[in-house]
Amino acid sequence: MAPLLKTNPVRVAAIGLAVLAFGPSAFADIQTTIGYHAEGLDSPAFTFTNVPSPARNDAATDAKFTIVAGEADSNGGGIEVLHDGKLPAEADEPARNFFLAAGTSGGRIQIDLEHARKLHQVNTYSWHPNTRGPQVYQLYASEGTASDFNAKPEKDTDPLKCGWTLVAKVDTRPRGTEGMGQCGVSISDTTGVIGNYRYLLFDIAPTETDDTFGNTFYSEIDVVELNAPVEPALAAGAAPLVVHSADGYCEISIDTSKEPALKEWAEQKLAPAIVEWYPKIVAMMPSEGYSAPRKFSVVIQPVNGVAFTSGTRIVANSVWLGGELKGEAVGAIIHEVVHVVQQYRGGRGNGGRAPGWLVEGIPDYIRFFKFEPQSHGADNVWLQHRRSNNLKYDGMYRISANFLDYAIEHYDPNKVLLTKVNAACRQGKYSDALWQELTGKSLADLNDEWKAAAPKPQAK
Ligand SMILES: [Ca+2]
Ligand SMILES: [Ca+2]
Ligand SMILES: [Zn+2]
Repeated sequence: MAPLLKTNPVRVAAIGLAVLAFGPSAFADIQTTIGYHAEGLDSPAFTFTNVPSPARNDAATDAKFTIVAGEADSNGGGIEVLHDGKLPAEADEPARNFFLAAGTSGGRIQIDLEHARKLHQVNTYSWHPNTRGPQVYQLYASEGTASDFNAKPEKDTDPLKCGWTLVAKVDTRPRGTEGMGQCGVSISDTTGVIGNYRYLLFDIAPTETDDTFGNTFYSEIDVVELNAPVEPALAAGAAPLVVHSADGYCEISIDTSKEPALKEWAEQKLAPAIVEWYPKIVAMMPSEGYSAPRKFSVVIQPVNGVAFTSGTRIVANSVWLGGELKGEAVGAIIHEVVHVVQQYRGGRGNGGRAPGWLVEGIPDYIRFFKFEPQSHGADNVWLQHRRSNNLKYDGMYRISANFLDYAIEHYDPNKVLLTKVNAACRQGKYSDALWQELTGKSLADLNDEWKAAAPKPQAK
């Protein structure tokens, strides 16, 4: 470690000195930076550590794009998608990319910026899981004022002989056998300005000619002027679904941008359940001085486990949900919505933290006994099908939910127990003595009674 730390500053200083001695222009140099996400690590956000994300208000937005050689593939989105500020939502979305026709060997795209501009960056973006992911092109530029200037040089015309300057050669094809994926290329210059240009010409080559599918899926081309503010492009379909609870009190956003396959389910099944049940859950769990969140989000993406809630943000595992769309998916998220309403912050100064069996037992009670009793997910039907009946009130989740149901059905005629237990947990005032106060029985006695009354398992 130590030698590296010593040598690096020396090298940086040497470069700095050279630039000072000769002035920036002497060392002006085009830089081509490649950002890359292999399949599986790509996302609709097009974020790279070393290349800017696509923009929606760059100089290309209003520029004129023309195909001067080759032809567009009719399955693609056409040349306009190269500067519409929109991005594909998935790795293989023909309609949101421009690509040259299958089986053709490249082509040329000309961009006319209407007048010469100081260009800070030219950034190109592509996304495809296979050989249409990498980018292979040469970028030429011109002010367009030379007398021999040809604005539309066709396939066999050398741009260098008709008023164009070669700016960069780009080839992002990975070496070896690794997969393709999402690619961002940023062309810039050490001086900060590539040049003062009106026209750009992309001379595009296929990435391979082994089959007819070697033409890159280009998602966006950005032309960034010096000192121009840049607003990020939007991933298509990435805007979260925003709904309001049935009483209008709460705004809920549901984000499926990382798993577009669940968008329809989220709209048609999940959102209506949350819209209807959030106010009901809030009504079951009031406490003095407490207002339930007026805003929360559900993010659906690949993640470990089933789901978790942190403050007002629910993250649910799209992989697990995908296999449970007709099973537990909605109920599992209703459980998380109860966590959003709980907002137990731990007993600051005032008694103890809410015990874990109530933190998890209350959401499962509401889920299985109020939201979806027909699923028999925690009731005595469920108990009967368990292998063993070794019950204890703090057995967490469904077991604790079943215990809560027993206490409520037998000792809570006015149906205030859940509200009071929740309030004590939220206010940091919970203690086991609360059960004596609410039911006339100690927690230990309630536990024994519930156990004795529980149905014996029928499963072998
Ligand atoms: Ca753009
Ligand atoms: Ca686009
Ligand atoms: Zn939970």
